[in-house]
Amino acid sequence: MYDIIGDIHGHADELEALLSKMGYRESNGVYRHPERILVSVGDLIDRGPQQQRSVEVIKRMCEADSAVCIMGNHEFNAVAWATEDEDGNHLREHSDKNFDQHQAFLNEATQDAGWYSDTIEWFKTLPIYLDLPELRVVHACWHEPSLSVLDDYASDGVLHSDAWSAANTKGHELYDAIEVLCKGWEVPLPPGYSFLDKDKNERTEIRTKWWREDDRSYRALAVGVEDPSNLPEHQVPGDTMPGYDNQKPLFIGHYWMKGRPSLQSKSIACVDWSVADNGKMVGYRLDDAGLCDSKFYSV
Ligand SMILES: [Mn+2]
Repeated sequence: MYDIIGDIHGHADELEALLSKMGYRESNGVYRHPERILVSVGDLIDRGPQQQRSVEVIKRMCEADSAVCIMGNHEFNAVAWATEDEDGNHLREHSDKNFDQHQAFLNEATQDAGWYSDTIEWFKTLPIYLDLPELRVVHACWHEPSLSVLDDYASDGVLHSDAWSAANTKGHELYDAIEVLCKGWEVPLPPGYSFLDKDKNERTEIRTKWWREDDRSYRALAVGVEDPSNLPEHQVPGDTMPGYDNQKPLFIGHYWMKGRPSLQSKSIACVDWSVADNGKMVGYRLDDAGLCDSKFYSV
């Protein structure tokens, strides 16, 4: 059975402490559990102080079949940053804003060129989602129409090597699908509304708690807005939220949740509780019973 862990963002100390707490033991540089397989929801990199070690802990576990890892938006962006199209342009623009988001990783990676290129090649092998008999995993949003678009450009969730350019072309169906799956369901605010994100960038679209069905006001759906009381009280227009079919437990990361780890719905658990922002590194121990708040582990 599986343990699912949240975004790491370069916090290897907390990652290793969590693995120890959950009964994983290191030998020959690889953490293993006698009965369980670790699942990472991605976002191993950026922000924190131990980029290389965070990648290595998970990568070695994957190579030893003691873990599986999917792609977060930060691994996706790292590949696009490092990859050029036929015209020699980077798939992800080397702008100041994009550099700032990626700087902690680049600072370490560029000191070891061989490691950097190996790591980018490994990131390319990460699936964007998992649909296993016991559970589903995606970094940000499970959305069947986006998954079926992705499947035209991927095998077992792993993007084909010739699809990276399309995946980074605004307006392409694959770009839109990956935006939803890895970055979440975003909704534009009505004209005149905006907010500052945690990097103080002005945003006119909100990340949403796309799983919420009880209250579809901008205020209730917004994630990561410091003061949601500045957002409109009325409902987002149309019938556009993805919802979830509750067929299997679903695990996501991405949302920088605050407070005590808890379920998002009866069959959805977010395991990202803001380790990179004075929060917790979180894991969930899956068993055959239904999801339950008491099965989170955190350090
Ligand atoms: Mn993320």
